[in-house]
Amino acid sequence: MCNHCGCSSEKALLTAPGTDSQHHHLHFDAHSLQLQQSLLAGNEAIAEQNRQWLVNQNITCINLMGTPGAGKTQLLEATLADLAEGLPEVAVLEGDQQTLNDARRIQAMGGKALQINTGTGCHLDAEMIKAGLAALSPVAGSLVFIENVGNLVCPALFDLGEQRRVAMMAVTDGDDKPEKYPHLFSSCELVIINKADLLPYLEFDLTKVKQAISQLNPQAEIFLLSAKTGEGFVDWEHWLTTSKAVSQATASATHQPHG
Ligand SMILES: Nc1nc2c(ncn2[C@@H]2O[C@H](COP(=O)(O)OP(=O)(O)O)[C@@H](O)[C@H]2O)c(=O)[nH]1
Ligand SMILES: [Mg+2]
Repeated sequence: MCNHCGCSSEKALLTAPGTDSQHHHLHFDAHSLQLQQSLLAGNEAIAEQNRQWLVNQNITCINLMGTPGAGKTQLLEATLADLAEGLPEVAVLEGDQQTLNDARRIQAMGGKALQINTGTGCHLDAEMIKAGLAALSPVAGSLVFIENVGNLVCPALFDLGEQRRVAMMAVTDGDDKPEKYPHLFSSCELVIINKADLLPYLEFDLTKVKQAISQLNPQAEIFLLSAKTGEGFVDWEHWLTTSKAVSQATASATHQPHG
């Protein structure tokens, strides 16, 4: 069991492929299950506070999760460059175990950024985002990205209070990732497959990946793009604009005077 996030399943299944279904289940004791449940319940309560605060501020918050090296920061850099004139402000909460590298990259593009270092932790949680938002102080009406710690497992379990979830992988990650890590791909509204410019050099079955994602999550949109060349950015930026409009409409509906 992961000591930090309590993200283990109730039981683990060990299977040797090609053998006669020799399954071994590893059970965790009642104490670890209780810890896991109370940890997630505590997170949920703070996530709800974050969500309320974001709605009150008319801020659209997008949680970007994916593999390490998928190009999450590069996508944000390219987005900042493109959207600079179209939005009031873009701010980024950067999650990594160590270093200030990604926050510095965003700042170098003119974005407001705060780095959250999780030490040995493998994901961001709602408490970190609450503190991060207070320190970052994004302006009302802005767009806030959360770049989660590169990891296809634990981030999916933690509601941060965001309005939108994006799962990101690169073609260099291999075409079996949605099947292997279904929870993340099931929990998002959009899947980005990055590094389209490298497709000609790899064995990557795009049709298979799209089918696997659609099977897990029929509602999810899927964009193939390249954060390096800008291919596919029209769809991504349209999605961002639409997401912002949707969350603004939600915010103004919430603020409607009653009676
Ligand atoms: N060829 C190619 N390389 C990319 C693309 N996006 C990111 N990279 C490279 O992939 C590496 C990891 O990118 P980074 O943004 O740091 O990934 P992160 O860990 O997900 O934030 C860097 O060397 C980037 O230059 C892309 O669309 N095409
Ligand atoms: Mg990064």
